[in-house]
Amino acid sequence: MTIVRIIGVPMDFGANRRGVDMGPSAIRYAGLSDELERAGVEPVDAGDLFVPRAEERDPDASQPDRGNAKFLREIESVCTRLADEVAAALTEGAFPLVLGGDHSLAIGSMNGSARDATIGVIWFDAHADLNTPQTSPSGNVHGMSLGAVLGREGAESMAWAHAPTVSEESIAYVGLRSLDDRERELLRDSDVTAFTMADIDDRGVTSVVEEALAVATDGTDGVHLSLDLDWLDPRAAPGVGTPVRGGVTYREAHAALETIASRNDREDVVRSMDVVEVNPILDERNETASLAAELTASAFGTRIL
Ligand code: 6HN
Ligand code: MN
Ligand code: MN
Ligand code: MN
Repeated sequence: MTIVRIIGVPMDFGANRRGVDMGPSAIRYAGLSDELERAGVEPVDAGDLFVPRAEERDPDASQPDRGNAKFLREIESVCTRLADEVAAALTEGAFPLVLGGDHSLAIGSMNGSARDATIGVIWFDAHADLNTPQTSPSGNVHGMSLGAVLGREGAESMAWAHAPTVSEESIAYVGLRSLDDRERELLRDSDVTAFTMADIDDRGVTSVVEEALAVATDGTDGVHLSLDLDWLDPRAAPGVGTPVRGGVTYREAHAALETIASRNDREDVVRSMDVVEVNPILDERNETASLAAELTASAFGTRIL
């Protein structure tokens, strides 16, 4: 049976609002382990990574070429340790499941997953997270995860994040609907595949996810899934810091992750996953955290009958 190692990252250094640091507790409290067992995998909780308190840190600690990026040192420290944890889980034959926390942690999980393998990435998100410290309008590092991993121009102050084993051709966005102006240029100049909400409207979520899987598995050893809860419509997932109207519905989200599970049943392709941006302070009765737990289980398999 697949052992799923749960790694909590209670970090909100990269987010625009405080509160996503409570995401790992909220997702566990919503019944993640039971959901995973029902999906036929064995959850083993490794607890939380140590994350310093934001109140004790200076968001603007100086660093050359930092642009307006906030808490860069703290994020580097957390992501470097997370990469080691993810790589260790894989070496021991477990599946690393990272609970966030804000989306900047994906730098750590991708670097860990790519340490001994060439990986593809599927990014379920309203946003592209392709900014760099030089292009970001907000300075929030959760909007820069892929820009940093790809080592895009302007991300020199984040050289530690650049993982050469993730290439643009092996990355697919699913559900994109909110881009900053400079980010749109970065995306157009890249070889990343982007499936927007309009593609989901036209072709249906199942076939879009199948195409995303084709991109992320072509020439790679396995796929990292990154699930940002703001991918969903805010009516289904209200507990997020950067909601954008017009996202996928509850059913579409399940169908998407079940498509991943059924491909994975035939051929083991997914090697690691993160579930990020759940903000319990903004949530309604832990609804978004429950949805995060359910969708994660759906990625491993579901059985109605
Ligand atoms: N996320 N593009 C905006 C920014 O500030 O760079 C929003 C980023 C949202 C990031 O949701 O993970
Ligand atoms: Mn994101
Ligand atoms: Mn997002
Ligand atoms: Mn290229």
